[in-house]
Amino acid sequence: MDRTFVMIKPDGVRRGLTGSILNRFEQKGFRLAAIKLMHIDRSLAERHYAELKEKPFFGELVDYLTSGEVCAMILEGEHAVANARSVIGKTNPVEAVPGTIRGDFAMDVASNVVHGSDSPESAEREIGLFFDEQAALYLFPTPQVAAS
Ligand code: RTP
Ligand code: MG
Repeated sequence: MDRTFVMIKPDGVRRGLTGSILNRFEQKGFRLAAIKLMHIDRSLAERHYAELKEKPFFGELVDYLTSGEVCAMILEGEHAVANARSVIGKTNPVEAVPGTIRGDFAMDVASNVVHGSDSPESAEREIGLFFDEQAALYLFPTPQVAAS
């Protein structure tokens, strides 16, 4: 089964949107495989967005991500990366259509409430960053249906 990494950013957690956002993914058909609330440090935020480090907004992005707790999760489902990106909507909430998370819950590109991996390779890299040696504590196995 495909999987992706999704993170509710600090403004999403602060505004009490965690349940509403998770609900969008569950309604879509994703299975929640792992979830944790955490406060990330600058080093983890910088590694997470390493490919953006030359961008003029990088410092602000790291300030924002470390400004409060985030909710990190692993979601499983068919075409997990692409389906999660479509539930999330365009990067800039001004362009994100209503019905997407950013279209419904965000106003500004600098605080767009949720992150989703952009490729299966990024998903595995990000899952490795956020769910490290303690992953077993957070990863819930798919329930096995007993044979009748
Ligand atoms: P994310 O990684 O957070 O899911 O967002 P994304 O793939 O849609 O967009 P990406 O290019 O990876 O950018 C990461 C985050 O950087 C902030 N950003 N600010 N000021 C700007 O022009 C600008 N452009 C991007 C956004 O918060 C974006 O989510
Ligand atoms: Mg991205």
